[in-house]
Amino acid sequence: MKVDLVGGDAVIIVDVQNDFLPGGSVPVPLGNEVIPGLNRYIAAFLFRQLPIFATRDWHPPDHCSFQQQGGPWPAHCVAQTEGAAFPADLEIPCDTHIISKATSREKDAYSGFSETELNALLQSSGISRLFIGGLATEYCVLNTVRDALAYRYTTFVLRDAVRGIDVDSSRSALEEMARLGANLIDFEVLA
Ligand code: VGL
Ligand code: ZN
Repeated sequence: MKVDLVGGDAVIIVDVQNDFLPGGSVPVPLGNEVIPGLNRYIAAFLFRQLPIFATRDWHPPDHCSFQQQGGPWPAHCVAQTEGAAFPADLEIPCDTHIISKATSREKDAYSGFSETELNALLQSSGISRLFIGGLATEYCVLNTVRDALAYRYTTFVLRDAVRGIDVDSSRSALEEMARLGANLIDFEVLA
């Protein structure tokens, strides 16, 4: 199968932020391996003048998901900090649409669609197919893909540009995404 990129396609880069990379506070092992792969997808979309979206976890310092507040995670991706920033080697163009999520203290959100402007922006840009990669496979990628399918986007998961926190749960997450109707692709499939 070859996939031609056409008008109506968009790429969504999920939560590629310093705190989710090795050395960060919630590190995805080998998370840095997605960066060169994502840069290739970004270049392909840029070349065709197709839109690029990047979601980011953007928490207040006392977010409910943090262990200090009784949540499951070490503090991570606090808005405006270096941990929440995109890594310097991720080549996101300056007109990338940046979507901040889980911004209020009381609520966590794994999906980029959760209480954000993402769906409205995609709709107003006439997008019908989504190409989704990033971190972490079994959390924010999985939940973003589930919502994309629920909103009836034709959805491609960039299998060579996702990494998870746990190998087994990442494999199950990819299986679930495929079962729900997502197409798992590698860069070579792009025409
Ligand atoms: C994420 C854990 C906590 C993610 C966000 O982006 O996958 N994981 N917050
Ligand atoms: Zn988070």
